[in-house]
Amino acid sequence: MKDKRYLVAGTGISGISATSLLLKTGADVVIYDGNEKLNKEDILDKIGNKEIKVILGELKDSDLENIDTMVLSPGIAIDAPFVNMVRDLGVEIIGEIELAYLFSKGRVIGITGTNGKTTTTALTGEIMKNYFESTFVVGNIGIPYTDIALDTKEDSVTVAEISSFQLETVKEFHPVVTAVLNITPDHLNRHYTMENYTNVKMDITKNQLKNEVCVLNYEDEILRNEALKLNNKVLFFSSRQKLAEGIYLDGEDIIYNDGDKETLICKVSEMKLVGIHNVENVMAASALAIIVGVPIEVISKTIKEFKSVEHRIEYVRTLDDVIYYNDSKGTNTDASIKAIEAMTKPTVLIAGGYDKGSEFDDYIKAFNGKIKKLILLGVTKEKIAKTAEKYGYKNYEFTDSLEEAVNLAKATVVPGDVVLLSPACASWDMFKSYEERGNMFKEYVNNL
Ligand code: UMA
Repeated sequence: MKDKRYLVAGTGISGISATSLLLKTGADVVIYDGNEKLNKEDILDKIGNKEIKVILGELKDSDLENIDTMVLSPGIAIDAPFVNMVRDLGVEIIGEIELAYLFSKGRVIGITGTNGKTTTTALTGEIMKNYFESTFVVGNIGIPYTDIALDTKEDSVTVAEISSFQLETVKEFHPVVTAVLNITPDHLNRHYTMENYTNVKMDITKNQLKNEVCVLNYEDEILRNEALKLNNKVLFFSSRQKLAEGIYLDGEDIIYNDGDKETLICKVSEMKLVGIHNVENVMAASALAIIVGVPIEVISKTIKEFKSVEHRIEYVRTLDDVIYYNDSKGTNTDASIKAIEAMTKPTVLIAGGYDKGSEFDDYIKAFNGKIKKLILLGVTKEKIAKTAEKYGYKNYEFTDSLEEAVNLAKATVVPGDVVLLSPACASWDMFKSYEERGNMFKEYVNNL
């Protein structure tokens, strides 16, 4: 690998981290970004090396002379025109996750799914930290895997949240245990069809050996079907029925049945996380932990202590008896539906954002008389309003900024209401990331 010459595409956190890893291994690297407005000095500062060649804007075939491998950041589509050109020139293309994996040691736990990935990854990581000496939590959760790959050891456990974008470019990546939490429409502007999207998600299992386990949600019809096609073992979890083997919810109790005997993991009332979707996340994390040999007591104790992750139905403040929640991580309709379902009081909902080609029918239907006002912003505002009209919901208003939306929400509420930011859309039309959107929301709310 040392003598290879790499081109790293993307100068976001994964591109910078991949470049740093390659430099540490003594490899020759060029870094590229399609955004010609970026500042080369800033990029070099982040890498901490001024000698690197930075290419911005259009990539030419002459830039690819002597390049053996291109390392793709997850945000770049595998059929972007420059990626097609690179492929046609015979250059090997791998993703940032694959690069990290090639340099890492120890066991990897891979978690994917449309929703719940981050909470499940964070909780699984906490459980591992409470049992194993050397644990890392990486991936789509916001810490590039390449950041820590060289620090891993034979006895390390790396818990990796892996998005569909990241799965498109893996080859050897081999998590010894995997989980696919659920599959509902998302990112269809990138993957085009549900079939492609499902196949990409299931690729997390593609290098698993026959006796290695994939944890799946029994209540997800797509996954129940995919289970039949897998060559490796499956362990199911279910929030609706008892399973002869697996993890399930029985009334208040989360139970593990090893096929022989039942063991109580914890009661729902003992969890700090709220909502049935979080019961499913807890079941998935427990399954993963049981499979890698963590004792049930350690799992139970961690679940009881674990609080929600930032930007996911995150409590911000109570003002004049109105609770404000930040669910900026609700970047697709399914995630936002879960947030709406978790609300128990009249709710002013702030929504809208980047257009991923989603449909909003199920989202509007989930309002169920609970949403007293819908405040819309971003590229999708008209599309959401049109869908709302279709179902007879007219109590919406357009705004031009998040700050305006927060002020309008404040002017609308009465004591006992809730304000929920759960956009059902990605943030990329107005913000750098959902984190930036959530942080700005919290700032505006705290300034009220
Ligand atoms: N770029 C190009 N050409 C393109 C597209 C992008 O050059 O065609 C450049 C942009 O100009 C920008 C850079 O690529 O400078 C951005 O790279 P990136 O989008 O891969 O972003 P990173 O900062 O590297 O963050 C990525 C993930 N982002 C995406 O998948 C969009 C982060 O997931 C992840 O935390 C991080 O790697 C570490 O692994 C975020 C996300 O939104 C949270 N994920 C999606 C989701 O959860 O729904 C999948």
